[in-house]
Amino acid sequence: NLDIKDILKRLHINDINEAFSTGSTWGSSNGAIVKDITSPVDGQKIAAVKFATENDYNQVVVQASKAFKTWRTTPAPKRGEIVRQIGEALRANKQALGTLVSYEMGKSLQEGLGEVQEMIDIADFAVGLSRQLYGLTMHSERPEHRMYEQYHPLGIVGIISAFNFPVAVWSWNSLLALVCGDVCIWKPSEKTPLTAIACQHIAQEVFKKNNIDEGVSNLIIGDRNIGELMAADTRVPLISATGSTRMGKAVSAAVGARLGKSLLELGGNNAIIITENADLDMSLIGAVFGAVGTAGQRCTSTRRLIIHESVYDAFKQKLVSAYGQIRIGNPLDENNHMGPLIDADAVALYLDSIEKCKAEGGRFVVEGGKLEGAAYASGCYVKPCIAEVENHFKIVQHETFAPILYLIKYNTIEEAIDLQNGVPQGLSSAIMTNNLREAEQFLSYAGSDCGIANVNIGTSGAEVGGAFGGEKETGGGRESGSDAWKVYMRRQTNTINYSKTLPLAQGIKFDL
Ligand code: UN1
Repeated sequence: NLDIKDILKRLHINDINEAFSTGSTWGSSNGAIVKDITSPVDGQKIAAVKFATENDYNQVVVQASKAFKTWRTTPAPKRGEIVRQIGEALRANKQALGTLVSYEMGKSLQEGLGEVQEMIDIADFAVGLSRQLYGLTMHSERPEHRMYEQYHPLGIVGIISAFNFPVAVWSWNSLLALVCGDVCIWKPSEKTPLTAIACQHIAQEVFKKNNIDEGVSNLIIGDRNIGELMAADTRVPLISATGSTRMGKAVSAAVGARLGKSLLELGGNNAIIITENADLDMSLIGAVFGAVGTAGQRCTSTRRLIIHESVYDAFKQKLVSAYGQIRIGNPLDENNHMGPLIDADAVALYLDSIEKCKAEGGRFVVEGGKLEGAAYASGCYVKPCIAEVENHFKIVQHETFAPILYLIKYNTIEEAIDLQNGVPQGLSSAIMTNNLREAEQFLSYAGSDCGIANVNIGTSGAEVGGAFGGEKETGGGRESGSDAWKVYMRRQTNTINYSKTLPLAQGIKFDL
């Protein structure tokens, strides 16, 4: 294990860090606000960052617009080669970056390393994609005509990411966008800017080595003002935003008002249906990892268990005893399963949700609460808890970004599916069963309404190869694998006439 001081040095994190970077150039306006970044792990200050001003933002956009003009002319496989090198650089820095993710954000070291692995995986995916980016060809209704479609780069992609996956979300967006010929401006969460600065340095070394222009991959540190500038900016054709539903609605409205494109990855309220035909040991691992992994701060975290009445009591017992085994503490210590929440505000929301749940009639079978004591001095550590509830409770309908797990009983599979779908969000869902009929019913048009539906796997931990995202209040966007790349490009339909006449489509006659 590396020492944090060594890691900061290795990842080029200064005591005070500049507000923006267009590549080799880092800068900030005079008198910029300086904000300390403290770790939820031990409450210690890690470093400070300056916040960008509107003027800083405009400088970045001007540089990015300029860089786009050259980057789009670089052949896609050559762009892929740059991304391949970024993947290699991430491999070389996996331990250091994964550790800093764990220290700045609070997720377990295993999960920090796993997050960097997702970046490496999407880099590999994007490299292959750089020789594909396929369009279709069609048969024209007119003789000696040819029709096809092609995908062109879009321009500047604005990436607004959240604290919970502080670096991977950038890579899913930017590494695809880069092979697509776009340039990127990344506004990381103001809670986790240091890991973003580290990524900017890692990528920048690759750009520099390859003499790539300034402005292809940009970073801007700031608060929601910067997000608002991006959302309203017609120079930024696509905004990809990850975060709360409230933030997503604001971004969507601003981008929609100018008819821009947005890719939204918002809240989830993910459930696992545990059927009478489930392997209960497997279900236990899926449920507990889903609920306490990343301290319940994944958008794919398991929030609800919908359990068949015949196995309800037995499974509840298993859960209660498993929760008794969970070790909470410093996430860099590999013996611990669960680290802290991101900050004091998150702890307050968690405590408030527990109160609201109790007020609505929720019965806690594993009690929650804030942890006190020397090991928890940052004030961000809480106990994962479990409550028996009704699906319609207001608090159950709401995504609380914390390790609170709700238990709901069901009788028929139809009822279970209705409960699973009976929330405003639609990100991830799962069924645990060895019964083919019930699994297929869950996956059918009459089944889960989520963007992700798994069988005998929990709700979190999706692989990068599939399209990632969800329906309803989750926002409808898809990023990462499959054909998610298409949102980063503009589609053009081309019809070419190689005959000596000009026949019109639909048989229209127009003789001069
Ligand atoms: C998120 O929580 O914002 O499926 C993303 C998962 C991870 C991604 C989570 N691959 O849990």
